Amino acid sequence: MTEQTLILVKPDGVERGLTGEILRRIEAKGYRIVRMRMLTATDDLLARHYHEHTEKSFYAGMTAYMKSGPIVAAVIEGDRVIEGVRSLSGATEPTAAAPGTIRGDLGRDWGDGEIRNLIHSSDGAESAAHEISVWFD
Ligand code: FUP
Repeated sequence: MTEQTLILVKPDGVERGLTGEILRRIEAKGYRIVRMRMLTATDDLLARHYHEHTEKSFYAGMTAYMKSGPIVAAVIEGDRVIEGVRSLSGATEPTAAAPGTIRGDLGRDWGDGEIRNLIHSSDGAESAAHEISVWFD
């Protein structure tokens, strides 16, 4: 079932020079990058992207991090790619994420309580369609 998912290389990934490594892992798995852009996130884009989280206690800190530098947004295509890129990404908290995953291999805690986990990837078909429209329309 060919489908599309949305990824964001977050500001820590771009800042640390890991954009290529993150995209390399996705391409090496066999998925294709079909659209890509670099930009700095705005409050409006983040509110639409993270609409499920706007009322959460971590929202202000998380969005400050997401606006702290440029990000790379990309649409990735492949069979069962939504599930596949989630698997490549790993668990939300990089310290706990399994080795072998992007977050597990490349991420860690930085002592300030803020989760900097390098990559966002859509968690389902509905969110993928919504998130692609946020970053690419
Ligand atoms: P994930 O699906 O793994 O990207 O994680 P979520 O959608 O649950 O959360 C989105 C982002 O919110 C995470 F990448 C990091 C941030 N977050 C926090 O900062 N604190 C939390 O307790 C949960 C999430």
